[in-house]
Amino acid sequence: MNIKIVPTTPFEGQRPGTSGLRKKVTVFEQPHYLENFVQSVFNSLEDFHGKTLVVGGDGRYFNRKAIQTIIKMAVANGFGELMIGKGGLLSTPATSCIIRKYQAFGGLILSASHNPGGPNADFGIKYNISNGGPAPEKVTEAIYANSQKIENYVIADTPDVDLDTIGEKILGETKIKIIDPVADYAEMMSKLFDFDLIKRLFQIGKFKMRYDAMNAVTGPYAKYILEGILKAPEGTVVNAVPKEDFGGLHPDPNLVYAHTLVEEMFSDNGPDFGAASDGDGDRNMILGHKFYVNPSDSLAVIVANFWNAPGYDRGLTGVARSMPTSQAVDRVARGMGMSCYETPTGWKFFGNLLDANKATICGEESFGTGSNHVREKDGLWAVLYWLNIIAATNMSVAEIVKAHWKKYGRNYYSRHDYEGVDSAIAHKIMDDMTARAESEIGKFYGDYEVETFDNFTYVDPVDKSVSKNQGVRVLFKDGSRIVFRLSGTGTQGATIRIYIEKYEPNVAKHDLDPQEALADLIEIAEEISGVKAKTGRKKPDVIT
Ligand code: VG1
Ligand code: CO
Repeated sequence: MNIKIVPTTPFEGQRPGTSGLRKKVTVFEQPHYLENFVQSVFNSLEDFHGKTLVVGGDGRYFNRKAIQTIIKMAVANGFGELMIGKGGLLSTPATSCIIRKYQAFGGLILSASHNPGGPNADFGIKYNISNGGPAPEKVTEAIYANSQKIENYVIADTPDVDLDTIGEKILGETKIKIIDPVADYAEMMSKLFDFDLIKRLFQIGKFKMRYDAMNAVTGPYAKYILEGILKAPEGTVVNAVPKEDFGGLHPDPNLVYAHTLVEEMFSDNGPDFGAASDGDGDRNMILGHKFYVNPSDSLAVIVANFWNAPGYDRGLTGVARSMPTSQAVDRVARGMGMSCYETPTGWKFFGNLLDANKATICGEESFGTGSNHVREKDGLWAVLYWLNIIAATNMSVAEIVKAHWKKYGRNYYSRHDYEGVDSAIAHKIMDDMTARAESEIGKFYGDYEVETFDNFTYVDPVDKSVSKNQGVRVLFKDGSRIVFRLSGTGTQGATIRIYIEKYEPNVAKHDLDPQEALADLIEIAEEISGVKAKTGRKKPDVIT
């Protein structure tokens, strides 16, 4: 086979963010752009000759084309085997599952997750290491460094591979395996949860569920598991066929973008349980009838109910949450006598804790929950966990959450996002707050006294690596918090995220709208940051 060595020059900005490299499709479509990045990934790895690489994506526009390029480059670079999801599809958690199960060297995930897809929308690529998780910062920094000095890449001169037929073929010295994207993942789920119990819930016939796959990758997984194995009635899963542009939807499972599901769940005859996931299947939104479960609460409920699920009923070693995620899960951990770790935003920071068995379950406020079964957050996993809890307790979603608040108190929580802000202004807002951090300590905002005001630095408890500049935290004496961060997943301008949290032990005050309960802190957040004043915005673009 003819291997071409193609001369190239570096592109600016090929630095992976919170979760891989995300750019507009038009950026990825430039000649050599994808190739440069893929070669920079391979150049950062050692001893992969003859080993296995898993490749798949969320099916968005450019997915198939990118996979063909990656196949030819992986062959030229000397991988021994490629495992590729049929149709080029693999959800992010399924990729993680397959890397681990088949002890692959690593994987490439093609996705921009919850960002829209299509010729004018977003694309992304992420490298996962042999534990199945996103490459840690030292690898992503090496990738970036390589991308800045790249001079050529290698690619096999061979026709495209048929991605739509399960089977094997040999290209040069590389075995190409097109695999069923769903089977291994489904088998794993059947071991973690009580499928017989959940099946009975659907058989009785009174329980109604709606799962919105948002025309993204979880469609085939949810159809197979929920309707196929668990016998939920046909039609339980909607928008189940992955589309290149997600049918024009913004595949981000939150109250704003999953509004069709939300409207149905809040209608008088709406289903008992509703869920949605994002483009690449690692996020989840959980809803009950006329009830929204905040992701931070979902994490706390999942941890508190570990004894309901067979995969977890022998106990958890510990839990971890990203720094901006509410402290609801901390209370559960304390109650159960477990450690609770606080990491920077992004799943890559959970990898070491999971590998070292310091944490069993992890979560983020951004609709992400998962466990040590894989090294990614896992949308469908969270949905099955909730189904298991509902089936085991015979309680509704609202009853489960309210009982949880009654026991642990309620952490009112909300996130306000200002999207597409001028990048210089956004950075200045963060820098200004960081610069005056020390002088803020002890200051009063209304009745709230500032206890800690800093820019979060994380020291990994396992490998002691240090990650700085992870967001401005304002911690008040009474346990309330405001956190400010800039998004690391956007492709246009900057997104400012403000996270607001307040603890309410009194059960008589648990039924407020979070925006109402947090109103004073929302004002204080503006007083501290001046986001509205400095960006000229009147209100956030997205509130979750
Ligand atoms: C966002 C979320 C973060 C999540 C990341 C990737 O990052 O806040 O919690 O891990 O997306 O999720 P940022 O930097 O934009 O705040 V996904 O579903 O894109 O892989
Ligand atoms: Co995602």
